[in-house]
Amino acid sequence: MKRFKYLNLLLIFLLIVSLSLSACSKKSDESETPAIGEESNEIAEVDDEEVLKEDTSEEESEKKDEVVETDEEEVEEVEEKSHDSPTEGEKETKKEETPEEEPELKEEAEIEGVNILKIEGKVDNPLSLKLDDLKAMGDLIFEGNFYSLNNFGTTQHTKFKGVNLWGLLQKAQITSDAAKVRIVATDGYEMEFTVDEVKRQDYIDETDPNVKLPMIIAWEENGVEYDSEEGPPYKLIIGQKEPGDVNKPQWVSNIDRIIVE
Ligand SMILES: Nc1nc2c(c(=O)[nH]1)N[C@H]1C(S)=C(S)[C@@H](COP(=O)(O)O)O[C@H]1N2
Ligand SMILES: [Mo]
Repeated sequence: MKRFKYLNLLLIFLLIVSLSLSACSKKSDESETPAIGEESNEIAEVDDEEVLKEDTSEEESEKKDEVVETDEEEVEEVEEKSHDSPTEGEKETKKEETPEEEPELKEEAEIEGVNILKIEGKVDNPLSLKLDDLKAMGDLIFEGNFYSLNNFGTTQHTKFKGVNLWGLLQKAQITSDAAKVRIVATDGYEMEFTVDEVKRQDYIDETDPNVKLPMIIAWEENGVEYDSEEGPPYKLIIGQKEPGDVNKPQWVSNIDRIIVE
């Protein structure tokens, strides 16, 4: 009987142990499911770390490029090349960087390009001029106070500094059969003048009979230069042909090219 008792107790004990064990294993099953999530977090963290490592190593190599290449254009070339052929390890980090870096490079390239004033068409000496080239045209530089009238009747006096447009076209060796001059802006706005209109050096200010003005390409307005980052810093300014002439809409901001036809 005693043995039976012990056996029963043993059986009960074993039952309790096995029950509590199975309960435990169920719990650990449940807790394993989120563990998979944790594991994937770990993978993601590892990836981030790798990305960071690659980023810093890339920054370092870019810094090196900057140190070695003092010429900005050459630095850009090196950077572009590294974009064209990313190594296998770089490919994933590139995806993240692309939207941030590439537009920046593009903008820089565009700003470099648009700030060149082109003079083309019926000219024997087509010109591509930077702002500094215009500023160096000592004898063609003109500063004056221009009166403006716009379509709503608003009037104003504005000081401009720039180069004489007719002088500029002579530098470009405008041909003898040229008849028209188109001033074209980067936003598509354009004005067309006859060669005779561009030749005139006696545009008026209806409020001041002493004033005689040429057509000019200005880079400075009321003592302030145009911001080169907001477009080509060249603006066509013309006075009035006669009293009442609505001249302000004829002004062309952000000139891209001058086409002689
Ligand atoms: N590139 C460009 N130039 C432009 C225009 C334009 O839309 N684009 N508007 C014209 C008009 S309608 C006017 S009244 C004058 C305004 O000159 P402001 O910019 O000096 O005020 O710019 C002229 N030049
Ligand atoms: Mo206007």
